Amino acid sequence: MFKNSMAISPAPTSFAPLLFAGDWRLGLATAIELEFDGVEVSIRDPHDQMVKDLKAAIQTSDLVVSTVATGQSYYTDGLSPTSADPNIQAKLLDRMKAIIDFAALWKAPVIIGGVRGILEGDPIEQKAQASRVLESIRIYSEYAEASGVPLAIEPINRYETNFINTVSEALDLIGQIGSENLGVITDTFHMNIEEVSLTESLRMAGPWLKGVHLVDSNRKAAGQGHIDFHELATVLSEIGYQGFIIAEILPLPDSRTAAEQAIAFFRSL
Ligand code: LER
Ligand code: MN
Repeated sequence: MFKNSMAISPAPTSFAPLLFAGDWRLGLATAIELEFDGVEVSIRDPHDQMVKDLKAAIQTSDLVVSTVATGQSYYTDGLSPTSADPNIQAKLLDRMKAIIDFAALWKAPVIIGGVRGILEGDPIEQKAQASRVLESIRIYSEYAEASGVPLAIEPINRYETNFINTVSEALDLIGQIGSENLGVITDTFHMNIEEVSLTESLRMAGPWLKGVHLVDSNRKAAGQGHIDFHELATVLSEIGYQGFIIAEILPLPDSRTAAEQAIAFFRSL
């Protein structure tokens, strides 16, 4: 049995696979009622009062923070480490530091996923953007290391980004940066589109695996599509995975039902 978690967001968001987005009180109350072990918190601006209120509420509950997601800074505010604009880099660095501080209490992995953005322009420009992302991740990871927080690179499917679609590409990036606290978080929805074999990619991630978004092929709760999660669970056990399985799923047919479906399926693994 793996530790389980569901992904919520204090801020309303256009990023779709989150439960109770904009209503963290109901999200947290539901996670407690359904006896999840943790919540993944998707944070837009860590300086918002609601993020501080949410942190205080989690601390007084039995839940832990499994993981912290950062993509909203790009999706909502267009902040990405690809940028050549020092103001954007500084604003994002300030947010990333405060997000790492939020995660530090639980030593929860901070996800570098959607925030990477998209590489644009000709190959020379794209190369410069990719090096800026590498350099930024190096800076974030040095800051995170001081408080024992891991950073987890999330491969994302080609329809959302052209920069790191597979586990192998994430591991290559980690090798180039070389920080000890860097790892990978996989998302079975993206893996189902990009990987040759989900099981082999999980094995490849092996000791670098810091988290798993356990999502079905249609981005609904595990069990609502056609991914074989039982074989994935076997592999996770075989590689000695100790982290969380996380329901980062569409709120379909509604947040409550999706959360119930996810926890019931997680318990069947
Ligand atoms: C985030 O966890 C994710 O899965 C992406 O689709 C967007 O950041
Ligand atoms: Mn994900």
